[in-house]
Amino acid sequence: MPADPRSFIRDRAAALGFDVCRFASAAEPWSAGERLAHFVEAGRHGDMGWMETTLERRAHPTAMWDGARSAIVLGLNYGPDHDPLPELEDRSAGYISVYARGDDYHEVIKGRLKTLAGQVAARTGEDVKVFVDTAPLMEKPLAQRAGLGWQGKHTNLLSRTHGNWLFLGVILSAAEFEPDPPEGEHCGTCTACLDICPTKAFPAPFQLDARRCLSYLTIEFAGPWPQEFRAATGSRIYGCDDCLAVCPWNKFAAASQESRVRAREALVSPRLADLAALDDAAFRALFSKSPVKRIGRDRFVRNVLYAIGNSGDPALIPSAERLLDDPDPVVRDAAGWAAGRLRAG
Ligand code: B12
Ligand code: SF4
Ligand code: SF4
Repeated sequence: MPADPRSFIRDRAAALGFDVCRFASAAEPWSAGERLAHFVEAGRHGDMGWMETTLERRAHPTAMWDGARSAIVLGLNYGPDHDPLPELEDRSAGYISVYARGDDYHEVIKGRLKTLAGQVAARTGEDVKVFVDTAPLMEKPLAQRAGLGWQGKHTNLLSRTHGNWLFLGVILSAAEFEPDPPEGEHCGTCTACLDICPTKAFPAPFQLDARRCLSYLTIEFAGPWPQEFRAATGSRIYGCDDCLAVCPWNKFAAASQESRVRAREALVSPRLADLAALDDAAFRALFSKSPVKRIGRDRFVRNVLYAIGNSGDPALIPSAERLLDDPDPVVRDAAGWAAGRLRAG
C-alpha cells in the first residue's frame, strides 16, 4: 500500500460520482456539540424529537463511535441549471425546492457511501462506519473542518467552487489520514441570506430557529401552521431555497452532472390546481422515488392549500372548496383558510 491512500480514495469517490472528497480528523475536540445542545435547549428543533434523544451521541463523532479517527467527507453537487427564485413569481404554481426535484438524495448517496466505505476498509485494513439514517452525524461542521467550504450565515455549508448546492455525506474510519486544511469563513459583510428569509428564521447570523423555517414547516411539521407563517410561505410547498439561491457565491456554481438529482420537468412549477386534486395513489405515483413522498398526501395537500390561499387566483377557489370536507382535519382547516382568503379577494 502506498504511504498515502487518500488519492486512491479520492479517485474511487470521483468514480462513484462525488464532486468533492476531503479528509478531516474525527477525534479532535470541537464546539459544534455545545452549539447543538444550545439549539435543542432553546427548543429550536421544534417537533424533531429525534434531536433530543440523540443529543449526546451527536455531540461529537467519537460519541457515535469511539474508534473514529478520521472523517472522509463527500460532497455531491445538485446545482440547478437556472436561478430558481424567479419561479416564485408564478403564484398559480407550486415551488418545490431544488434538492427535491429529482430522486431522494438519501437513496442516491447511501449506496455509494457504503460502496466507498467498503473500498476504504479493504484498502486500509481498518474499520469504517457510515451513519445515514438514525442519529446522523453533524455533517456541516465536519465538512468545514475538511475544507469543503464554510457554514455561512444561513448555517448551510457553501463552497467557493460549488456555491450552495452540495449534498454532504460522511464516512468515519479508524485509519489516520492526513487531514486537508479547513476552510475559513468568507461571508464578510454580506447579509443577503438573512435579509431574504420570508419568515425571519435567523435569530442571529450563523443560527437558525428551525421552528420558523419553511423547510421545517413544509416537511417536518405535521399540524396546522401558526397563522403568521401561512401567508409568508407564498407558493413554497416543499422546502425553501431563498437563503441558498440569493447567495453571491453561487456565481461559481455549475449545474449538476448527476442525472438522478436533476429536476424532473413535472416538479418544476407544477400547477396548484393539479396538486390539490391528488389522492393518495396519484400522490405516490407523481412522487415515486422523490423525497416529497415521505411527507404523505395529507401534509403535502395542506402545503398546496396554503399556497392556493396566497395565489390571488380566484380560479382556484373550487380547488380549495372541494377539500372542505376532506377526511383529514388539517387539510380541512387549510382548505377553509385558502377558500376564505381567495373569496375575500
Ligand atoms: C435537522 C436538519 C434540518 C433542519 C434544521 C436546519 C439546520 N440549519 O440545522 C431543517 C428541517 C430546518 C433543515 C432545512 C434544510 N436543510 Co437540512 N438537515 C438537517 C440535518 C439532518 C441535521 C442538522 C443539524 O444537526 N442541525 C442542528 C444545528 C444546531 O446544527 P448547525 O446548523 O450545524 O448549527 C451550527 C450553527 O448554528 C453554528 N452556530 C451556532 N451558534 C453560533 C454562533 C457563532 C458565532 C457561529 C460562528 C456559529 C454558530 O454552530 C452550529 C454547529 O455547527 C442535516 C444532516 C446532518 N446529518 O447533518 C441536514 C442538512 C443540514 N440539510 C440540508 C439541506 C439541503 C437543507 C435545506 C437546504 C433543504 C431545503 N431546500 O429546504 C434546508 C436549509 C435551511 C437552512 N437555512 O438551514 C443539507 C445541507 C447541505 C449543505 N451544503 O449544508 C444537510 C447537511 C443534509 C445533507 N446530507 O446534505 N434541515
Ligand atoms: S430555507 Fe427559507 S425559511 Fe428557511 S431559513 Fe432559508 S430562507 Fe428562511
Ligand atoms: S448570502 Fe452572504 S452571508 Fe449568506 S451565506 Fe452567502 S455570502 Fe454568507
